[in-house]
Amino acid sequence: MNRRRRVFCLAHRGTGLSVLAAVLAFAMPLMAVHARPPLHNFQPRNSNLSPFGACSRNLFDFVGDVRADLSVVQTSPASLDLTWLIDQGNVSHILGIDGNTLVPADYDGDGKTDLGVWDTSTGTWSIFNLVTSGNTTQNWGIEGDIPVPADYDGDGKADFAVWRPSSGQWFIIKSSDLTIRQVNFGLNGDRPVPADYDGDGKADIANYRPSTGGWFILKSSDNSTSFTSWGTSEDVVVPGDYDGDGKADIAVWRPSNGGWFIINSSDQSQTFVGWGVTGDTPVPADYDGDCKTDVAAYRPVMQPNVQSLWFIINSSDSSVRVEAFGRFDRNARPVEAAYNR
Ligand SMILES: [Ca+2]
Ligand SMILES: [Ca+2]
Ligand SMILES: [Ca+2]
Ligand SMILES: [Ca+2]
Repeated sequence: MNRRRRVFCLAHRGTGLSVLAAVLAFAMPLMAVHARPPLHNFQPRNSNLSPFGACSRNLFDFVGDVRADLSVVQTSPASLDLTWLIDQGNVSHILGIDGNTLVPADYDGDGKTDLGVWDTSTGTWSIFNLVTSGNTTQNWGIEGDIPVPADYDGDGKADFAVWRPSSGQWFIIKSSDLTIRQVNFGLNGDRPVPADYDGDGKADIANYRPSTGGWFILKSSDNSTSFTSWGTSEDVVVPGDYDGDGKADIAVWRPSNGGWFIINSSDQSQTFVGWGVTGDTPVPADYDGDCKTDVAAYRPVMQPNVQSLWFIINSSDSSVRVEAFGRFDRNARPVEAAYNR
């Protein structure tokens, strides 16, 4: 049964400074929605695929309907185990413990995102494939590293990879032949932002430097480095393919005013959208399955037994979708924020 609850919908311009939308989101009453009981016997919802067809790589699509799913990890009063909850298929699965870093990605190349955690003290990756119920573990990285899984070699499978801030080194296990690629790129204090910026089907090594707002991208297509100044030290980096041209767009979200600042890779035009308020977490993903990243904000609702709120602008028709999913009193974290390293 689909328990998603469409609460609110309105026509809305997705581009331009959407003050009206921001005000509406801010003024949205906090709505209590039934708690979701853990359910099992997950089945992919193949009968209801996206009308837009399959995107080349859709992050956070755990069930294979070609749309990003709402997903959170939560703890319980009795345990620090992480329970992964996914709205599509009512998935509930325990993987990892509180304090682990979330590393969801498609490690086996079946087109569906796998659950994944990285143990910050041991460097152990634990991956779970929902469809096959298969477990994979891999030791890669050491304490202090930042896990940066992505498909760097372009074989359709995410590669185990870490970035070491102290030395600026990237260590990647190429899934295609299991050889190791080591690259020096970035400085201590940078935030790794790997994504496919040049659109060749391979993730590019990239860093954001908060002190200067600089984006440094090592393009996989020709091994050249590009530099773009975009953002401030307070901003959250939210790269994604907002214009749907197959290339990741440089983008930041500003917590102080909820502003999204995007450079469209297709024509280098800039898009500004007001969406979200201070205290929200940006959760960009392609929720409507049109192969364009959707602007979205997650808002914790700090009340017991109440679900937190997701505010999504569907890129396909600029309508607004509001969902309630993830409990603050269970330390819910949106999995879609896993990019924010
Ligand atoms: Ca790969
Ligand atoms: Ca690339
Ligand atoms: Ca793009
Ligand atoms: Ca979309």
